[in-house]
Amino acid sequence: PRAVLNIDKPTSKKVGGSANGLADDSTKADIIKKLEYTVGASPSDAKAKDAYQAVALSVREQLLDKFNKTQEYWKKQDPKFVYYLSAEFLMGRSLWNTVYNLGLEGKYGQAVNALGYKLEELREQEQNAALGNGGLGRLAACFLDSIATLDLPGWGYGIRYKYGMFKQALKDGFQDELPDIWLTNGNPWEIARPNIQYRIGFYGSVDNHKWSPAEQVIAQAYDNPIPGYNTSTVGNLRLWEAKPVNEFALDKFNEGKYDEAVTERRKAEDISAVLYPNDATEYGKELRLKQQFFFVSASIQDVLARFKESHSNLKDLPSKAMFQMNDTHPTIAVAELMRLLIDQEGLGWDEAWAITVKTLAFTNHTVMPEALEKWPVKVMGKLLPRHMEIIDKIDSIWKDSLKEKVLGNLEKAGKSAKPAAAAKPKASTDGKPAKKAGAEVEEEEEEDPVEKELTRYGIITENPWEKGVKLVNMAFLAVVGSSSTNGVAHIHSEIIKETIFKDFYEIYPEKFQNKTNGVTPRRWLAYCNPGLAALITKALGTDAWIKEAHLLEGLRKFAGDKDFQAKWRAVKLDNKKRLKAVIKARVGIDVPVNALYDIQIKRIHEYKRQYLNMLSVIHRYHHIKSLSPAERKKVVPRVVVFGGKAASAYYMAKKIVKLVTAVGDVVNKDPDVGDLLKVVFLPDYNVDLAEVIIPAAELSQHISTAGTEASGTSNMKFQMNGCLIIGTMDGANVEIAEEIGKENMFVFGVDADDVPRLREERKNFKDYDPRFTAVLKSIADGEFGNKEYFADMVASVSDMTKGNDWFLVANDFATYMDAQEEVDALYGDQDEWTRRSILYTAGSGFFSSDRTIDQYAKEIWNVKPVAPPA
Ligand code: GL2
Repeated sequence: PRAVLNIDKPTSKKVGGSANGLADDSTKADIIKKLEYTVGASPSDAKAKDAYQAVALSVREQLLDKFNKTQEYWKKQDPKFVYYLSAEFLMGRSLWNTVYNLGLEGKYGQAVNALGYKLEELREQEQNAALGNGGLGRLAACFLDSIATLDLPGWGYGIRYKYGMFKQALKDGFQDELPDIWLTNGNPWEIARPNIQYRIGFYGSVDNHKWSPAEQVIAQAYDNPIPGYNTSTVGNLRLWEAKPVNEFALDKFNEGKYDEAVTERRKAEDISAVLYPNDATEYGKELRLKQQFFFVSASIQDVLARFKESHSNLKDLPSKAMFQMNDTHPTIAVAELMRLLIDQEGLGWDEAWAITVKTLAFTNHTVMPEALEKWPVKVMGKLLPRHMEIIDKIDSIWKDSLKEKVLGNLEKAGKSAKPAAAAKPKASTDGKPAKKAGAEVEEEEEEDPVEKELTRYGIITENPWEKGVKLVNMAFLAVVGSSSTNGVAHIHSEIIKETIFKDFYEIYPEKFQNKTNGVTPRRWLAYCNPGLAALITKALGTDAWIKEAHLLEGLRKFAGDKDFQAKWRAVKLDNKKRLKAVIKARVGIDVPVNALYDIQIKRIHEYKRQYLNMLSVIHRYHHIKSLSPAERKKVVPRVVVFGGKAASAYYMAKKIVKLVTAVGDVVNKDPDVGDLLKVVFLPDYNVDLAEVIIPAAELSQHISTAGTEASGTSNMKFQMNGCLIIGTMDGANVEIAEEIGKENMFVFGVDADDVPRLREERKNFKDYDPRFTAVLKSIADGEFGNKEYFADMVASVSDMTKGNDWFLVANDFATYMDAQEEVDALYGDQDEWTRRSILYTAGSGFFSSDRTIDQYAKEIWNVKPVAPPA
């Protein structure tokens, strides 16, 4: 272990260079002061962990200086703000990002060196802030970086979970889940705000529209300053922690009831205890709704409180505030803003509604039905009775407003619009008697056809699986209660208009928009891939691309330049060596560097089809074994890396993890294969592992069933780092293909439009590729052990009588294999491969989150940049 800090204590002279010629003595002195007086470590035996804390605390002061100036300036200028409401923010580590965004890398790099460390190694000491599941949460983090970088007045609002995303370990090749205890060493990047607290109520009763909650907790703020890149702006992420109103029941304690003495505290703390470890699956837990309401209510109360400090007319709220609801998780905001405006501020319903709709906007991130939250009316009514009442009223006003239209539609379609009891044959528009008017209708009893039609639009609907059980459809509430609904990639925004929101789109076409996702080029290129960043800057003659990513276009002219290609490859090789070392350290597998690094990292999901990838890996394995030693020399060696977490209750996803490790166990030690194929599952995939993996990748897999992946964002990160993509025409892959030329991507699989038909036809599917059959048989026969365990995975793609292959794994296998063959062939031509790699980076500017945020700001929020004076 590193023990001794290299401290020849600075002399009284603060500036002017230290004995070993390093520039900034005052920075070094400040770090030592933090070490001694805040961390409380003795410089002579400080550990790297202590040194990290000291450096972070020193950097924090620089950050807070700008943060305070920005926030003060914004308060004075009083511009319109955006508030990004999100249950997830997957921030990752902060030290490196903060130092670089603030331009302090020279100063701190040198000071840290002078203390006997490297910034890179101290960075490793930081805990990951993993307050998110996957793409959706990381998108929120990229957006905050861009909001600050573009000088937009804006804050994020979320929950300060005590335990973030679970840590994943492997136990005999199976996923094991451990709690993420990330706050043990404190968090130098946050500021506790014990003076900013709001009361949040739950349960209770409503009498004459007045809510008396039966329980209350306190939401306390923690601010996390967000530095913009190369600007004086430092934005904010305000996270809420739940606390009890009464910390401790001394009377209970004195009666010897020790548990009861802390019951209230424990119950309150549960609310902000854990991030739900699910991705696109809805658990239906009351606690989850509690969490959602908790952070939404605190955030809106906070915004209203600040607004009222300098404004007296709530009608002006929409010109000063915009809430962006990140998926359905914060959409209770519609009812909560209504409640606060009506019950607390005394506005009338119509006034409150006009303000609410103008102040809210909604992003949909998925069409997976299980992720579109629907809360049982019973649960909502019990936990939030006043909100339930408000939602009921919204629903009935909304449906009333549609009556005329629905009536007209029915008449146009020649259907009766009267309840059956009163139904008479009615002339339709073409003058013929309407169908089904007579006896048939009478049998159906009094169902009013208009009411029946209106159920399609219902915010409150009946559970199709459980008769009589009513649900609140949160996505519908959001569409009706906000001014804008957007999807996250072009294809996705089209799909939602044709499917889940079809009826709403017909009524409000102007509300629907697309905002294709983006990622920050700071974290995802400039900082995670310093070698490539330096090469790009040299070629372009400027580092302005870090903020103006469209300048990456300038790389196109180097794509065919042999000398540049060689340098480009050299950077990739360095990055591959870095990943090789991480693989060795984490899972003990030796992988070659002169092999194609083929990566699939993302949450484990059937729709993302890691399984399809594995089937092709098994085929590759069998193929290599079937070759003669001479023929094997021609095989392109591959290192196939998987990473990703399976939701704890997701049975099939857990099996996929085991399949990867089980195949790896066989392949990696097979002497016939040697270095020609390695299969690696890297456990605990998270932001900082991604920062090492992505720069090293040569091929990345984005192979979801078309129409299922709303956008994907890692595809953009890989593209930025010059990694070629094998993928389906799904999510943002479609737009990436447009930017770089479809011919430069390995595209396969059916189109989204064909998926519903193929799913219908799949029961009769017989057209198995013989390679598919052979691979499946090997799993079924137990070549990789765990025969029984894998049996239902095998059935899921092969037993069509059970109505399976929902994700079209069998269906897309053959074209996937063709695409894989193209990959191998092209890798043999390194010049062409590298040319394409450069074109990927050159075409990635569009996928900067700066572009996305600029569009949100102009087209949804109407928020304008306000940079504080430097
Ligand atoms: C997701 C989508 O699945 C993913 O395709 C998209 O890129 C992100 C960000 O828009 O949102 N939706 C979702 O519920 N999760 C996602 O990652 N968890």
